[in-house]
Amino acid sequence: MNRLFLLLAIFFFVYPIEGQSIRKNYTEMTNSEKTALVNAFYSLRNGPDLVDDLAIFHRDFFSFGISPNRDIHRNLMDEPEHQIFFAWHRMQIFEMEQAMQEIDPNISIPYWDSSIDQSPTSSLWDQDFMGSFDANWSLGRNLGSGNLPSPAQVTALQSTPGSNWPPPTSGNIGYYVYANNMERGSVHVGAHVWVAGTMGGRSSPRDPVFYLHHGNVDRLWDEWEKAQLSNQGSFHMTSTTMLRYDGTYNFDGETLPQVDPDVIADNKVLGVFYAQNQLAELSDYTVSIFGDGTDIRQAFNTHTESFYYQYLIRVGNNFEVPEGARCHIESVNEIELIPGFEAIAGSSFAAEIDQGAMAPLILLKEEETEDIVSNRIPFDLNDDDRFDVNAYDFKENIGDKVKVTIFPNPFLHSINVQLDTQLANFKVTIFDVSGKIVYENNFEGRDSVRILENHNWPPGIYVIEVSSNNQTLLVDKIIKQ
Ligand SMILES: [Cu+2]
Repeated sequence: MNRLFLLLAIFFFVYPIEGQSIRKNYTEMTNSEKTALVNAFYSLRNGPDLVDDLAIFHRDFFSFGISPNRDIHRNLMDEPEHQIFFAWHRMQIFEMEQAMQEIDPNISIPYWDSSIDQSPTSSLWDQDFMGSFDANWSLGRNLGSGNLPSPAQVTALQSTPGSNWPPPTSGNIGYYVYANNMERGSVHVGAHVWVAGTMGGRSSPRDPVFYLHHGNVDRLWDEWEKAQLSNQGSFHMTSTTMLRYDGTYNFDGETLPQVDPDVIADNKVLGVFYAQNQLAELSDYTVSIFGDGTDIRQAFNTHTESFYYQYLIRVGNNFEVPEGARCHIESVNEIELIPGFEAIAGSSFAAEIDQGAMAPLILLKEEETEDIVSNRIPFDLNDDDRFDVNAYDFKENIGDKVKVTIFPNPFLHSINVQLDTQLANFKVTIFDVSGKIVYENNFEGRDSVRILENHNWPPGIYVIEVSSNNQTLLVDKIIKQ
């Protein structure tokens, strides 16, 4: 393969660069990149504390169930916010990343693939990376406290069909099932329970590894959309506004812009790309026009779009830099411009190979020795809910205590709920895809029940929830034939 090594500076210009982002697996980070990320987290706690602010918001609006109060988690379709889980956390990561890029434009928030990277002694937990925060911020981690997802569980989740397109007015059923299974299943909940401490409660964003975990959840959503919703037109999943990003929330003297969750269902609207295996492909993308504050990418900060990645960046296939746009692409070792790349006259574009890496085989950026500047600012534990076991209802994990089996599935006129132990009381609730409760009953001193549907449930997907003393034992999808 004949790759192009480029050192281009089409225009010389001086302006402040703030990043877009190419997000990568943290295992692809150099030591200096890790130090920059760790220092950014520490540094944000010294100023107006965005780490704490995002955690408190996440805690205070965690979940109110089906109520008029809007919340971030576990939304069924009849809640006004529908399934806001993915979109809200996407904005949360973006807001954090933007704040970090003001400190260092080359920072992007990496991801932790918890289905593969499962050792409590992996480099994720090194003292000069995520391990550094545990003692300094009193996070109370207890690595290994639950089960992380298996690759097979990820594959199964990602195979959820994005069916029924165009969606019914109540939303895209495939998306709803995918979002619900992601949020309540081990691919999302596993890391919260496994890390434990603050990460296992409503204030989980106080633990920086939250952002690496949710980066992975966001990456999977992005891949699912590409695989399951291709060519299915625009995307309608929620209301047109969401908490915190509704144009009224103020942080550090500035009102955050309003963001329509439907609009950011496409990650490129935020200028975010995910890289893996030392390759970042920038395609089907139009760089924002400099100074256009109505563009979400610039509404947080007026900036130049700058993409940085240590390894190969391939730019093309409808990647356009329009007139008035400013784009800067920087790799440590390799950039390929392929057909479909276009920088229109009147734009600024530069592709730059990091100095010190011109020899093609040098993959690592020269290490600038930089120390971690840590601060010891424990969070105020009075309002912490780290021991709130209900924050993440991990069905497999709680199932270790009470195993719930549902059969047959699909079902015709009746479905059985079988527990492996007799419980003093438990409750079975069944929702239709619009979130409406179609069945609800409490049982005492039983280990199995048979539920008869009364012949008026239309065939399709339902969600069954089995709980005891307000603790969820199982949430699962069932299909009525
Ligand atoms: Cu959350």
